[in-house]
Amino acid sequence: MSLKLYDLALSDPDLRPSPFCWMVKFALLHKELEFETIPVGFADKSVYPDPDYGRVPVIVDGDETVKDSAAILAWLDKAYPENPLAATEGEAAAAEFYRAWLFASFFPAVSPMLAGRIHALAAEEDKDYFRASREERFGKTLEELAALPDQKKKTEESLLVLSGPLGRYRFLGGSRPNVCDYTVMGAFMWPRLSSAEDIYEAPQPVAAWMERMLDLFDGYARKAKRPS
Ligand SMILES: N[C@@H](CCC(=O)N[C@@H](CS)C(=O)NCC(=O)O)C(=O)O
Repeated sequence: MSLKLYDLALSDPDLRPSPFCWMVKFALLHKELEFETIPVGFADKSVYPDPDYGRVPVIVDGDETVKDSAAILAWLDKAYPENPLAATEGEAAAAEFYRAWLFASFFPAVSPMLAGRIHALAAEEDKDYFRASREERFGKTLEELAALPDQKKKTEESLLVLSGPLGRYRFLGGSRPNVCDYTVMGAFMWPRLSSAEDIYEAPQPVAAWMERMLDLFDGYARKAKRPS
């Protein structure tokens, strides 16, 4: 029986931009594990495997239910030790650094540009919930968020930190992708799949690494549907 991954979907069920779900999708592909994705919207928590938690990704593997992307990635290495995502404690620690960087730098820069776009793409029944929850979270209306100046520049500046490791190595994991690459590229799938056009320009060598990540696993991420 294949693993089930609960994944966030927009009004078009093939639009799946959730960054945390993408971290898990990359990890499952790396592990060469078969999985099926189960699309859920934002508002109706009754269809979530854990309605009180009310978030995705959640993995259901037989009797086991695992939630939260970081916990799922760590659990995958324990439950399926082949093809480790983090082969050493050092790699796991580096992934924690990259996750912290996403929250400190990348997400704050890019989120204001995405909230209105995702609202426009969300299913009708999700729009009120999405607007209310995001406006409460940010303390601004979606329109105020979209009008914030400099978010594109801030996003591009946030990426400069990756130029260090990616100037020396093909992947954040060195010669091969590891949990660090999947954590960061998972986050980068969010803007990619919330807009028909790229909303920022990644500096080199980050842009070239992104192309390599899109090519992995027979172009799985490159083939993911973008809005038209
Ligand atoms: N810490 C969690 C965060 C998960 C999360 O926030 N997921 C979003 C989708 S990207 C979600 O479930 N949103 C539902 C909602 O906003 O109600 C993780 O890393 O998995």
